[in-house]
Amino acid sequence: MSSTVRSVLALGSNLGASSDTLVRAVADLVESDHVRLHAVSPVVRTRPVGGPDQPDYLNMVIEVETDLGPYELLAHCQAVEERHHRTRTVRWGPRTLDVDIITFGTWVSDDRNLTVPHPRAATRAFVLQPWAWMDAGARLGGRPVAELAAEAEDLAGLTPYEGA
Ligand code: PH2
Ligand code: MG
Ligand code: MG
Repeated sequence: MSSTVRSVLALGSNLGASSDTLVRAVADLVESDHVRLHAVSPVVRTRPVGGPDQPDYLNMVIEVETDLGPYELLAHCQAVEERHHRTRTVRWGPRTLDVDIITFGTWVSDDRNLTVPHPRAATRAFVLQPWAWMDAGARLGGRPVAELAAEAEDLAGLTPYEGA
């Protein structure tokens, strides 16, 4: 890889064998010659935020290094979602796998197909807390991710996942 960027990706699952799905999705994401795994967070169990009544999620974040462009990385994430039978029916509804680009280097975009940094990441403990555990020095929008996590309303519904 020549010129590379660090990107934080958030993964979530609340349908099927979620723990296995997350492990396999991380492997699928970094199987590409264009994506290298840099760091992995712990897995957390979280109460669903928004959407219909649905099961708890398992969430985690990873940091990758990539020479893909942001839209190429988005297509790659969506291909991995599809490999895990992701369907898109209800907004914020239950899913086998969601992979969201949270940050892409210092790149900023308000394109409706790819808003980066992710528009809701700064208020969601299910992204912020695993991220802070993965990278204690991480910052988002100029603020420490650990501080944002401590303020997030959904923090109370988050517990470390110890396995099934
Ligand atoms: N994803 C959503 C909506 N709500 N809640 C939790 N706990 N975890 C998620 O990953 C999640 C959610 C939309 O992508
Ligand atoms: Mg999402
Ligand atoms: Mg998504």
